[in-house]
Amino acid sequence: MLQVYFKATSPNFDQLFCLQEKLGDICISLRYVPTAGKLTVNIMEAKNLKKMDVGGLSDPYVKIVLQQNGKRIKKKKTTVKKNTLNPYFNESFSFEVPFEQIQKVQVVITVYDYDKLGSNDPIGKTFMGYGATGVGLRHWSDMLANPRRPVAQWHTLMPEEEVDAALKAKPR
Ligand SMILES: [Ca+2]
Repeated sequence: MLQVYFKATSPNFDQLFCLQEKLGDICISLRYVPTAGKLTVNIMEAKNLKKMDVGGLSDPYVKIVLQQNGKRIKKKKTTVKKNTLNPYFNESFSFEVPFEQIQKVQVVITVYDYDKLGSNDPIGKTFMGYGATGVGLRHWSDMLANPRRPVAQWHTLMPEEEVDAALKAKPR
């Protein structure tokens, strides 16, 4: 009843609805070896992804961007998993990040729906590292506190615009 009331009266209804929309969750493992300056990101699996295709499910793949000061340093991609909302990837990607840089970088994860025709649509996004809050901050801290050990964590996907805004915001 409350939502009906909102819909009828509030111009912000679309925004409210958007914030509540479930995009899915992704399980990521992070491992950092300080002596080697090696960061390994394992995209393990995702669940309850949003259905993007009319007459189908979604064809998810994951893009991993390592960035610093808003600049992309490296970009990697998983394979595409066809017609599923609960893809299993278990794909590992390594990045060279010297110890002096590890506190300054961000790992930005975007899940896309692959489409044979037209552009691939982002399903949702999340990031870890510099300027992150909540789970993104905690996961990064856990990784740094456990050098050489992989630390796995589930992340809730957020709308792309929201994550982009958080990436641009100046950290405290
Ligand atoms: Ca698709």
